[in-house]
Amino acid sequence: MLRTTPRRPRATIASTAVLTAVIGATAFVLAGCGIAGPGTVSTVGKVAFETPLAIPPLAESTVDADGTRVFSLEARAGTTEFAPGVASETWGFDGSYLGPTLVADRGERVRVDVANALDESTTVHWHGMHLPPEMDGGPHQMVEPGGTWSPEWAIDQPATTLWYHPHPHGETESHVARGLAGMFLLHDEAERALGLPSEYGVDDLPVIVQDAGFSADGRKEDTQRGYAGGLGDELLVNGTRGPFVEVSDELVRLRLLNASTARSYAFAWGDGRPVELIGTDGGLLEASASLDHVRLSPGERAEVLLRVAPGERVVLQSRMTPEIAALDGPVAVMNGGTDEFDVLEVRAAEQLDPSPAPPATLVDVPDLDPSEVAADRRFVLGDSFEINGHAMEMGRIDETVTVGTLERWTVVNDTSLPHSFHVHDVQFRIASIDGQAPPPELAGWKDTIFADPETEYELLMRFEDYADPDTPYMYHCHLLWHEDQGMMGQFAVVEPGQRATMTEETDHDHH
Ligand SMILES: [Cu+2]
Repeated sequence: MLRTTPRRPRATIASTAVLTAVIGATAFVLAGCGIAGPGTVSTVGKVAFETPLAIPPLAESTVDADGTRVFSLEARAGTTEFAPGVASETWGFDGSYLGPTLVADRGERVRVDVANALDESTTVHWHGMHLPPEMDGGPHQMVEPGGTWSPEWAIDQPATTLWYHPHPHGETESHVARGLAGMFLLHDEAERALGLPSEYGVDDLPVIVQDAGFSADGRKEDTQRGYAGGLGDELLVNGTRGPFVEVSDELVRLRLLNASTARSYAFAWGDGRPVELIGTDGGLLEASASLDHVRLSPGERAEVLLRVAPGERVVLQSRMTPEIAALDGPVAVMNGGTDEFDVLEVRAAEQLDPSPAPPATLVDVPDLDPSEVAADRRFVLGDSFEINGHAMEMGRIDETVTVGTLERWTVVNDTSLPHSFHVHDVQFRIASIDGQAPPPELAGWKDTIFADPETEYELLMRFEDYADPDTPYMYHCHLLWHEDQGMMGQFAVVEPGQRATMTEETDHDHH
């Protein structure tokens, strides 16, 4: 934990006025929703790294007579001690905070028996998974208190790091912030052949990063709200404050997941060594990319390799800058754009097991052919939490897609502030960013992108396998407060010539 825990003062009327003046046209975003944090947060050099990193347990499973791998998850309320002896009220799956890690192989059929032991309705969405819309766990698959839900589907996508979290319309931010999230790892033969670090919790580490606010005595509390949503001034990794992890292999794989509700990170190593990126949201890259930092907005994942020397200690940091954050001046200062964090200390043992270097070429990531595009769609992210001029309505299908076709979705952030864009069901490829080819870290499979202000992204995606005119998938900003406010839309995937038949009225009362 922090050696010193300075409390951030409450934002003043003056700082709100500055922010309002600078944001100008989007100032109403803040109306009635509290105010932005007051200044730069830096925990660099102040984190003692005294607590062993918690590793979420692997979820147990059984295999049915028909070969289906069956997991169970129970969403429940509990208490968690983020500081010894100080209980915070939290939610978790099968525990009090976060949830177990599910693991499955490409080609397997899986079922998850989800039980809701909370006293309010929630959902469990399988973020990044290709699956039928009824199994997706979006806002149309609510699980009532005391209720159960048993989605099942076949795993058919490349090895990667996915995750699961609630998606109840209007309440996603609060359900995730209370602790409902976990990882879902997929493996396949192509990945196994590479000999990458793959011993879970040993040389293959889940790194679930969340920001949080704490009282002086260590009780988790609500965070202060910036334009993006609540920003905490400390970090948790797998629910651990001030974590260290001991490793005994030369090569370590970290699966970074930004499970924060609003904060983006610029992950980098404390000693300035490059970040070796091997995978993004939907799979491994063709070849590793050596980067100064890896930027992750909420919901995004990155797999990175770290080679350690005997006895060394390496600190994972997040060093955000206004340029990386795409925020300017006082708005950057008040919205996390200048914040720096010590995230996790990796401690190498004095004796390390040797690890071979991975091959230069990892996996085949075939291009999607733009000449096959069957439909072009345009999604303009606008002010007041709108996409294409309107807020999410549970009873309105915004787009109807024909199954089996390739589409090009042009996403335009038409605002002066960053947003993000996440599409359910598919992994997509970024064809261009303002007309330019994407950098290596954005050239692989993605399901969520940071959307820079005044920037246009062309995404190519193929909608395969699952047509259902009655149940839509979602696309939305993954800044969860924005999503809750309605920065989301719905698309149905149908057979050729079929029409979507959504009739459900909205039952969400926007606040
Ligand atoms: Cu947004």
